[in-house]
Amino acid sequence: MKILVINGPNLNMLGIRQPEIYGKTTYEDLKAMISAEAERLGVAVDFFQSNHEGALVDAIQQAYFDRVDGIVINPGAYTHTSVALLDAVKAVSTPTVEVHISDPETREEFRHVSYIRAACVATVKGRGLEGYLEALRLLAKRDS
Ligand code: CA2
Repeated sequence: MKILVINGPNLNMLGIRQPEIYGKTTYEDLKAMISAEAERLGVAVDFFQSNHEGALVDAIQQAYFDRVDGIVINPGAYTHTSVALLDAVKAVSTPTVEVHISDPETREEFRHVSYIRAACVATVKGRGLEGYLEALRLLAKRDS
């Protein structure tokens, strides 16, 4: 089983800024944590991060052409704005889990809507970086 973990804008800043919201773990540490869990689950994992909406759409489409079995995505702020990401996930119909480190629904009103959610098989939010591992486990379980 192959899983692609996609992170959207500013998530490359993990551990560098705003530790009170997003924690002290860096993006590189996060990738290592996910890789360790993937190994434990016996799944192959790949990573993509971009600050650009179109590049995220391209990565979702590429996952389809690469026959990826599942996508874990934290679309960052594009969660609340992007019909293009929603359409991309719908188009590929690859099982996709939406992850948020914080719980956007307890934050500002503009974070309460998620466009991509409608195309996802599950949403994990407010669990910190552990949420990515949970999403990985959800996808691995669906495949077994
Ligand atoms: O809680 C989440 O994971 C979010 O998807 C994070 C987004 C935010 O726009 C969403 O509403 C909720 C922001 C990501 C910014 O990441 C940073 C990480 C470290 C330092 C600064 C920003």
